[in-house]
Amino acid sequence: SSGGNDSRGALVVLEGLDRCGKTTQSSSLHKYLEGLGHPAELWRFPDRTTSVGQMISSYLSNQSQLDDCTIHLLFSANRWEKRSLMESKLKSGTTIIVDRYSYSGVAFSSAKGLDFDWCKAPENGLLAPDVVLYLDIPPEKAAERGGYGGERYEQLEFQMKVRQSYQALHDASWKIIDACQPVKDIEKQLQEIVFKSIETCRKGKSLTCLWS
Ligand code: Z5A
Repeated sequence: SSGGNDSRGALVVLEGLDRCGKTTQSSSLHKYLEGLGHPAELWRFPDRTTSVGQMISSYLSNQSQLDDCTIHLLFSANRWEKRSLMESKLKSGTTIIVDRYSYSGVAFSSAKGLDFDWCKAPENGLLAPDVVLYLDIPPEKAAERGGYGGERYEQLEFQMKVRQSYQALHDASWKIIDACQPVKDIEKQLQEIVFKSIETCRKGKSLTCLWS
């Protein structure tokens, strides 16, 4: 090692129901870290820019049909195709903020009725987040935020099932945040949590894999 210059960045994941505020909060977090001069990137899954991502995008906008198992595996493949880049960025000291990750994969597919453990299996071996920020919102409140209904999955009853599936995924890396608070209040809480997480990684916390 060359004088502590080799500390890694943190893997920060935002999760939650549709309209919980992930996009708002992840871009605000990104700006906050840039303001601190900390190297950070903003990622999102599905990553619609790859060829797998384009298949997912066309499925989500109802332009193509795929059976539930196939789309599940495509969502997972879309994370696998970014895994090595993710690892090298983290190891070079960049913090990555990710809008949705494996938890969305499991929560949405198992809400459709697929077996929970079957849904988890293809995620096994992807990098484990240092912290998962779960923006918790009752589905009825999320629906009031507007812009609902365009894509597949944007229906109240389904979102209720997704919320239950998410509850079965909580582990020690999760922080549950009340997403009904004002945007600024949520921002402050997330900044504090992420700042601490970056410190822990800087001090040598090792990078692990799902589902550890
Ligand atoms: N999916 C899957 O099945 N399997 C997988 O592996 C993955 C995903 C990765 C597309 O995801 C779908 O893919 C998603 C899960 C599934 N389906 N659903 N549902 P996506 O990430 O592309 O799309 P999305 O989840 O629908 O994201 P979104 O619509 O962009 O929502 P958001 O990012 O959570 O919220 P937002 O855009 O920040 O905010 C929504 C609105 O609320 C907006 O008008 C804001 O101004 C407002 N807002 C935000 N915060 C607040 C607060 N605190 N108070 C009041 N209003 C607020």
